[in-house]
Parts: sequence; C-alpha cells; structure tokens
Amino acid sequence: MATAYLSLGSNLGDRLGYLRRGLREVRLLGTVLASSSVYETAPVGGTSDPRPYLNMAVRLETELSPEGLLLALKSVESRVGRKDSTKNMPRELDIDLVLYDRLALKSERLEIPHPRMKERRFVLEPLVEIEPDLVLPDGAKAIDLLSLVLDQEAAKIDADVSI
Ligand code: PH2
Ligand code: MG
Ligand code: MG
Repeated sequence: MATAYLSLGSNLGDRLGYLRRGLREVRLLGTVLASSSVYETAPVGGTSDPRPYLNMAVRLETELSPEGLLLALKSVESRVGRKDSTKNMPRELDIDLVLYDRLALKSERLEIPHPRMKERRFVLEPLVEIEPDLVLPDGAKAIDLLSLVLDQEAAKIDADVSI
C-alpha cells in the first residue's frame, strides 16, 4: 500500500463540479484519507490565459503502482470531461500525481515529485493544509517551500467538494 498526494485543478466551465466529480472518481482508486479546502488561484506559468483556477489536494492510499495510478488519473480526467490535454492550456480537470511515498523517479511519462511543485503555491498550500509536516524525498519541508511563494495569489473559498 502506498500513500500518494494528488493536486487537482480546473479553470474551465463548472470548476467546482469538475473537482467534485474528479474526487468522486479518485475515491474508486483507493482510500481518500484527506482532502483539502478548495482554493481560487491565479494561473501560474505557460499561457497568458487569465482564467483563475480552483485547486485542491488529496491524500490517497492506493495499491496502484505510480504508472498505474498515472494512467488511472488520465482516464479520470477524460471521463470527467477534459478535452484538451495540452500542457498549461485551460482545462476542465487536471489531476497531477505530485508525490508517491518518498519515491523519486523520472521516466519518459512520469516524474515524481512533480517537477514544478516546489515553486507553486497552488500545489503547496492545499498539501500543507492536509499534511502540515509533509517532507519531500529530498528532505525539503513543504511548509518552508510554501513560505517562499506566498507572493502568488491563492484564497481559500467557502465550498465543500468532499461530499
Ligand atoms: N496548472 C498548470 C499551470 N498553471 N496555475 C494554477 N493556478 N493552477 C493550476 O492548477 C495550474 C496553473 C498546469 O497544469
Ligand atoms: Mg498540472
Ligand atoms: Mg496534468
């Protein structure tokens, strides 16, 4: 059994609805031990598309391998309604596998920890909410990394997608 941390995001259409449906599907992949609040966040990187995201994090206990989990998450994204899988383009639902136990791996398809998680408040803040003592495989503390990116915009919103 492994513990995986997922980062979910949506910036198109019924954003809360996509997160809700994504979480419902993720529950079929193992046991969801924690899910964070939802944060509205300014888009980071890539495009100049101004549409804000809703982001959240989930801790999942699963029997799936990293590769198996990645495939399952891609399948959830497309079933829930993601139409364009281009990196950094606006999307109905993005589910990134950011951490898997204390594993560090890099293959053609998958890199864990997620290569850009350390610079992203929208990933770190929900993670720290559900796991304040979270430590990355290289020993970095998520809460310390978060303190360096607080200039990025993120605000907790009053919505519950876990029900
Ligand atoms: N995802 C990206 C690129 N930029 N910005 C925010 N705020 N939230 C995201 O989920 C996000 C992003 C690529 O997946
Ligand atoms: Mg992403
Ligand atoms: Mg992705």
